[in-house]
Amino acid sequence: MKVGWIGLGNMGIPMASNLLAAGYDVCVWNRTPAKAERLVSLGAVIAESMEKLVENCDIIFTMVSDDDAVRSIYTGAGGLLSAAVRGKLAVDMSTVSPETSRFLAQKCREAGLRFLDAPVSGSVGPAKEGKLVIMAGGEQQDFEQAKPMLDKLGKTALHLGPNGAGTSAKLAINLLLGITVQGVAETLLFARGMGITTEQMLTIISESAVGTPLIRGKAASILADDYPAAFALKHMAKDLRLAREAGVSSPLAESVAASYRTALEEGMGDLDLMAILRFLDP
Ligand code: NA7
Repeated sequence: MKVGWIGLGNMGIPMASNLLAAGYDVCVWNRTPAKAERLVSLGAVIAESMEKLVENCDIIFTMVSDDDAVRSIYTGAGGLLSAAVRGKLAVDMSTVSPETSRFLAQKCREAGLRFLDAPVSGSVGPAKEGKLVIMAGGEQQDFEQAKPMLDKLGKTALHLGPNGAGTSAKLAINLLLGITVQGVAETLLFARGMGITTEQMLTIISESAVGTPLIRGKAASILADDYPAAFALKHMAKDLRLAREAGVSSPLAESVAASYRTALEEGMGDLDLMAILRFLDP
């Protein structure tokens, strides 16, 4: 199986690296070519265009920022669907709306390209360790074909139903992520107002039933008030917007969507989503 990889951002680089480490032949393309060069020392071949990448590969993974990016990768001028894709398989791992996944699946079907939506839960750390949770939508046999590679990228890969099922599940799990991170932020601020230090409260949370790897993993960043992006706040704001557009309407969903959107508007988009604590700090 020759693998193509499009999209070498924070997530794409470690994920493509894991396929190289597993021994796959990987051909890469990124809009900003300099990022692709980082993978050459690991054995990647850089494609000069998406068309060339498609020529060289049986399966093509895409991992880009959002709906506009993924639509332009597939359907834009010089994009995937203008190449000789018939009989190949595309796996989009970006977080986009279920509507976009279904739209792309239809466009791919018309061109003879099989398509899975397969977004991931987990940020840069799990991506590096190959411990993502992968949620896929599409045909069962296409999922089975991609599964050996998905198993190198994640600790769990689930086939959930037709196209759009993967991205629907992703929006659901990220709703819980957004609510949890804002819940931690509000808890720390409330405790601080009552005279309990952030360090004390983080210890209490970690030792209690609500302590999770997520919260323990953010502790150092919270204590240093330093938020390098493991999962950028702009992506959380996007996912909560997509959840609302997909019809999720609940008290907490409304509330957290508004917080992350306003934090994004105030210029915090490239920080980690835990920076919502700094945003909420009065
Ligand atoms: P990043 O680090 O913001 O990387 C985004 C990638 O998407 C990067 O390779 C970008 O290329 C690429 N991109 C963005 N817009 C376009 C367009 N219009 N055309 C082509 N390529 C584009 O995101 P992450 O890796 O953290 O996240 C990826 C997904 O996983 C996202 O959906 C998250 O919500 C979850 P560039 O290097 O800027 O040229």
